[in-house]
Amino acid sequence: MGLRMSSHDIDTASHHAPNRPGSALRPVRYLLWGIIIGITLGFGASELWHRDYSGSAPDAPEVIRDTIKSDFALVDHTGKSVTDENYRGKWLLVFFGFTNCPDVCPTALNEIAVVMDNLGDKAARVQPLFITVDPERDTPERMAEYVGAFDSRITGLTGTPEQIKASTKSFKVYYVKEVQETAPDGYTMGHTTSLYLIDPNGRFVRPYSYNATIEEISDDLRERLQG
Ligand SMILES: [Cu+2]
Repeated sequence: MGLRMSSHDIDTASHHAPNRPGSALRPVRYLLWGIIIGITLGFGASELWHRDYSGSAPDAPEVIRDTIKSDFALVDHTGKSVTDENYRGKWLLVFFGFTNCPDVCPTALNEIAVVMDNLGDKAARVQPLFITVDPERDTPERMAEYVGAFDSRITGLTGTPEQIKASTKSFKVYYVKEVQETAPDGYTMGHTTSLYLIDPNGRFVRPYSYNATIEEISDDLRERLQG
């Protein structure tokens, strides 16, 4: 309603604008309305994101569920070639990152380890996957060493740069190499920090935001693993 009223105001103004000294400001006015509408929509979207995507919320809306796919062909930390189909029948917790990550990845993997502990026997039906976005450095050996330091139930996945890129595309994960002189080898990786939940049929269910607590994730999974 508010938006319709606003565009009506803009139309009215443009009819009379040529006679008005302020007509030169018209483009500015359009720009301002554009900004206001953009902020309104952006705010709405972030509210939706916040409501549906953090904590123990319901499944992601269908329209979003269908855009994110668990589709990958990679190499696990034992050197074996695997695809998403190898993990059918298990609930997957998928996190993208890299072993040289200073804080985000260690925090996330540590949380996943605690969640697995919290689930007790039910953890047998959950497979956490840590997929690297830094295949140049993260060899299967390096991945094995890294995930093993957190929990032996976590599987590390790597692959060729092309395979990694394809996996991130299917999950709609963002990553970028950034030059940083103080980092090992002079670079670091920016990456999406959400944890993805995939159901036993290989279908995306929801992400957990990086801010979701261990309790929220554990509770949500316990509910899904009931029966
Ligand atoms: Cu990281």
